[in-house]
Amino acid sequence: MRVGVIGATGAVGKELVEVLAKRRFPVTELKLFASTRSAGTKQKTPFGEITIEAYSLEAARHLDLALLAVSGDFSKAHARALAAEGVAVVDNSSAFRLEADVPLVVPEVNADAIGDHRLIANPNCTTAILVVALEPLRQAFGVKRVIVSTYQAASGAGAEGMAELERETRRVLVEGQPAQNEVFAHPLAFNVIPQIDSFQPNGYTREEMKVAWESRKIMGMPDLPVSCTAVRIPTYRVHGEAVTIETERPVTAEAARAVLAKAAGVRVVDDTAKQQYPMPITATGQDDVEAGRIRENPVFGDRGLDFFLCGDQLLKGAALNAVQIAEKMKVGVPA
Ligand code: 11C
Repeated sequence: MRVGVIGATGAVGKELVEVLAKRRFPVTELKLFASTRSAGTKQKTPFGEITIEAYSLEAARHLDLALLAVSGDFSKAHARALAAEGVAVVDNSSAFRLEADVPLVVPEVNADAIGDHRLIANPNCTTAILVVALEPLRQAFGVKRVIVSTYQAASGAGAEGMAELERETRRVLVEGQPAQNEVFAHPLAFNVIPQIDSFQPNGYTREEMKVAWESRKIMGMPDLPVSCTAVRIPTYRVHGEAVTIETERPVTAEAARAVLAKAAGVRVVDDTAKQQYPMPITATGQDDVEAGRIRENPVFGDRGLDFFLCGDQLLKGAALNAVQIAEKMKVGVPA
C-alpha cells in the first residue's frame, strides 16, 4: 500500500508511523507531509529516513491510504478532495465526526459502519477510550446514563503540551521560579486545570461535549444522557477516566469484571488486595485500555457501576484506532 501521513511531525503523526510498522501494515511506499516549515527536513522512521514534503493534492492523489493528523481546518479544506480521488482517508480531527455521511468509528464498537466509505473520522481520544469499555457493558447490562470525570495528560494537546509541562516543571524545580504557561490556560505543573478546549453556552467545555456527542454516534444511542467533566493533569501521556453508569438491568462488579475481561481492546487491572488498578504509568505505550476499580454504585441500587479507565490517548485514542480503521477499510480498491 502507498501510505501518506499528513501532519507527520506532530505527536499523533509520529505515533501513526510507529503503529503502521508495529502492526506490519503492508506499506510499500510511505510519504510524510507536514507544514512548509518542516518540508525538506528528514525524519527517521522504522521504514527508513524520509524527507518531509509540503502537502499538495498532486503529491498525495496516488496514495492508497492517507492518515490525517492535522487541524480541523486543514482536514475540512483537503480530506474530501483526497477521498474523491479514491484515496482511503482516516481523519483524526473533529472536522467530520458529526457529519451524517462520515462514519465515526472505534472498530471494537462499530466496525460495520465503515462499509465502502472512503472517508472515516477517528474520534476524540477521551471518547475512544470510554466507548471501548462502555459498549461491552451495554451489550451485557444495557446502559441508561453515563457520568465521566477525566484526568487528561498534557500530550492531549500535542507535542507542545508535553514540552510546556516539562519546561514548567524544570522552571519550578531547577530554577525555583513560578511556572509560565503558553499552551494551557494556566500553569499545568503542580496543578490541575478543569478546562479542556473552549466553554460552550451550556457551561460545559467543547471537550466535554465531544465525549457526549461522539459516544452517542459511535454507540448508535442518539439520546444517551452523558455528562463529562474534563480535567487536564500534569502527566505526559494516558488519559484516566472515572466512569459511573446506570444500567438497564441488574449488574454486579463481578459480572462486569467478567464481561470486561473478555472485551476486545480492554485489559482488566483490578486487584485491590495487591493495589493493582489502572494508572498512566502502566497504560503508557499499551494498546489495550486498562479497566479497574470496578464496583457497584449504591446510588443506582443494583443497577449502577463505578470504574476507572486508563488508555494511551496517542494509541487507542488516536494512532492505533486510526490504523485499526484503515485495516478494515477497502484500501487500494478502486472507488
Ligand atoms: C485533549 N482530547 O486531550 C483532547 C485532544 O478532538 O481530537 C484531542 C482533540 C480532538 O486535549
